[in-house]
Amino acid sequence: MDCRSLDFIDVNSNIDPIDSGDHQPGRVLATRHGLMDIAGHTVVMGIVNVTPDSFYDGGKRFDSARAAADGFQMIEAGAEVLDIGGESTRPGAQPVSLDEELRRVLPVIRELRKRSSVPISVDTYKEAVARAALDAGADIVNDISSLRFDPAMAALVARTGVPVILMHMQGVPQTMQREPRYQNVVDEVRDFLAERVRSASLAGIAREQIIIDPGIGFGKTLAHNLALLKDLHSLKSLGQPLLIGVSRKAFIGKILNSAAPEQRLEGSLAAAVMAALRGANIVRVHDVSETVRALRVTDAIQLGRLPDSGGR
Ligand code: 9MG
Repeated sequence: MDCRSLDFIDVNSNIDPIDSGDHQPGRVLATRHGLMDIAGHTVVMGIVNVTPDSFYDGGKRFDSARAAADGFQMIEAGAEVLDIGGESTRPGAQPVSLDEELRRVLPVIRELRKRSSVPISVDTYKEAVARAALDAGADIVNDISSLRFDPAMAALVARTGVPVILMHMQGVPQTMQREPRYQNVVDEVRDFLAERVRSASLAGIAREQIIIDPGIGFGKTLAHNLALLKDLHSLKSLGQPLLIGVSRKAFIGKILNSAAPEQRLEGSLAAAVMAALRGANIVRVHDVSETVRALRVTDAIQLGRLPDSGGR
C-alpha cells in the first residue's frame, strides 16, 4: 500500500485546514520548463551553493564555471531540480550585498539554462535577486524567510506564477541557533506554515504552487529537528507539497558523536529515506547520485512497484 497515496486521499478529502478551494495541491508543480511530477516518486533537488562560506561546500564552486559544471553533473546523476544560492544561510553567516549575490548566481543560472531545461530554483529572500534570476531562466523561488524579509517578494511570485518554497525559521541566520525555544515545535511550525500559506494565497499566489518546508536546522535544537522529522504527517495535513532539507546538517553530526560535515553522508541518506517514507515530496541534497539511488529503492518498496522515473 502506498502511504503517500493515503496522505493525498486524506489531504484532498472534504476537510481542508486552510480553505475550501477546489485545487489539488501536492501532485504537480507547473514550472516554466514543464510540469514536475512530485507525487509518483521522491524528487531530488541538487544544492549548488555559489558561496565562499556555506557549511559543507563553501568555497568549492565559488567560480561560476565550476558551479555550472557541478550543476550539470547533478542533472546527469538524477537531480530533477537545482537550487542555486549566493548567500550562505548557515548559523552565524553574514548577509551579502544585493550586487554580490547577483554576481554570484546569475552567470550560473544563465549557463545552466543555455544547455538544460531542468527546473532551476533560486535560493534567496531578496525580491531583486529572485526577479533577475527568473529573468535569467530560473523557475522556482526558495525563500527561507517565507516571504517575510522582503515585502516585494510575494507580489513578484504572484505576478510570475512560479512555484515558491515557504520555509519555517525561528529568528535570523546570524543568531537563530543561540537559544531556540518552542512550547510545542511541531504545532508551532505547522501553525506558522499554515499562516504563511494563507498569507501567500491572499497575495495572489496559487495554492498548488506553494511548497512548505519545516526548515530543519533553522532555529532548532537536535530535539526540535527530530520531533519535526518524526511527525512530518502533521505538516502533510496542510495539504501542500513538502520539501525537506537534511543534507549533512549539524543535527546529523550530533547524532553521530560530533561527526564533521564530510562524515555525514550515510546519516544524510538515512534522514532522506525517513523523510520520504513520512511524506516528503522533494529532498534538498548535496549528494545527488547517492540520494537518487537510495530513494529509488525506497520509493519502489513503498509503492510495491518501480516508481515513475521522473526522467531519470
Ligand atoms: C537554503 N537552505 C538551506 N537549508 C534549507 C532547507 O532545509 N530548506 C530550504 N528550503 N532551503 C534551505
